Amino acid sequence: MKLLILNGPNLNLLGLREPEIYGKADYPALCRYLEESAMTAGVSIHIVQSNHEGVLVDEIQQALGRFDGIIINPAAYTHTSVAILDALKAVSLPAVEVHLSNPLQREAFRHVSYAGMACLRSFVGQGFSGYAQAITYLKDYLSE
Ligand code: CA2
Repeated sequence: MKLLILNGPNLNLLGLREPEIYGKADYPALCRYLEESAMTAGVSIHIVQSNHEGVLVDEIQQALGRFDGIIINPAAYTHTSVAILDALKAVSLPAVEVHLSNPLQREAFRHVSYAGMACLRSFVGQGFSGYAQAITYLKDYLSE
């Protein structure tokens, strides 16, 4: 079972700013956490972080036939990108949305998630653990 994990803009800066919202751990620590979680779950993962909407759209399009499912934290593009929503709908791979914080408890402009409209479910406000839960959820979904 192969999962694509996509992380959107500025997540590469984790740990550098706003630790009260996103935690103190940095992006390499998140990647190590993802690899460990995937190994525990017995799935294979490929992680991509990009600050560019089009790169994320390209990755989603290219996932078809290469991956069984997608875990995505589109970061700020969550609240703006119809292109990412359309790409997720177009490939129709099972997808799960993850957010480190809970956008619904933040500013009103973070309350809409376009990508979430194409996802089976969302894990929010649980820090790194949300990604591990998404991996387990997708594994179970794909095993059914
Ligand atoms: O909670 C999340 O995971 C978010 O997707 C994070 C995005 C934010 O725009 C979403 O509303 C919720 C922001 C990611 C940027 O992360 C930073 C890391 C370090 C310093 C500043 C921002």
